[in-house]
Formats: sequence, structure tokens, C-alpha cells
Amino acid sequence: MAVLDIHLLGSPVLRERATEIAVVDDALRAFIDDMFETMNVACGVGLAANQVGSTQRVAIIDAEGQTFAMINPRIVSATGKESKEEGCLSIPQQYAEVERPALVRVKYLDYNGNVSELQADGLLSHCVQHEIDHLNGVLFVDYLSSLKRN
Ligand code: GNR
Ligand code: NI
Repeated sequence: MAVLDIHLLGSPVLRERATEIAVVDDALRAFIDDMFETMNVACGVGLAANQVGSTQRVAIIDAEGQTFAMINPRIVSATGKESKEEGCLSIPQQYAEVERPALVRVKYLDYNGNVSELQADGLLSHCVQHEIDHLNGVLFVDYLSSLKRN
């Protein structure tokens, strides 16, 4: 187990599109374990591989009592609109209201490589979408007007 360094805004890996994972093996699980340790030390509610310098398509979530890894996640439906305050471990001390679909269904492979599907609302929904954005090289500040971003 290891606590990994978190890349901050300006690091190019945060702008890369993470690539699909072909096999869920022990090496990937060891990396996910390190991601959990890193997220817990940093007191985050989610973490994407880009944030620790990897372009594997995996993110983890610990929000609203749900703790899980999402490998190759994809949103299969999104409805409604809701605004919530977001922060990001890669953009310390910056918080802003972000409007996103309120309810999403997401399909992914879990820690054991099994196909899973989750319906998320509230903070969990924002977290899932925030992490999938990271895997696409997108940061929450991209949704802000230039005035708010500055
Ligand atoms: O710690 C985090 N808080 C948070 C709050 C609202 C919506 C998303 C998040 S995720 C963030 C941790 C992080 O940077 N994950 O990528
Ligand atoms: Ni983030």
C-alpha cells in the first residue's frame, strides 16, 4: 500500500483521456488499493486515476455511504438538472456550484471485474460525473464562466 502524489491543475495528465482497461487483475487491484489510501489521507469523496498520474480508466468513490471502484465507467442515462458545490483534490481550496444532470445510471466493472450498474442521485451523482469527467480530461472549473474561474 502507498499514498500516491496528487497532480494539481496544470499537470498535463489531468487533461488526458484515460484509456480502457482490458483486464481486471491483481496489479490493477493493488493500484486501486493505493488510490483508496490516497483518497482517504486527502479526505476526498472520490479520486480518478489521472489525479495520481495514471491514464488507466478507473476511478473510486466514497460518498453517501457508498464506497466502490468504477473501471471503464459509462453513463447510460442522465435526467434532470441539479446544482451542487464541488471541489477537487487537484484544485485545492477552490469550490463552485456546478450544474449537472440530477440522476444518472452508470455501468462499469467493479473491483472484481464484474459488470455492475448503479443509479445515483444527490452528491453521489455529482461525484460519479466528476470522476468520469476526470477520465475524459475534464475538470469542474471547465463548466464555470471565465469570471467565476478567475
Ligand atoms: O473531494 C471531493 N469533493 C467533491 C465534492 C463535490 C463533487 C465532487 C467531489 S470529488 C472531490 C475529490 C476529487 O477531486 N475527485 O476527483
Ligand atoms: Ni476531482
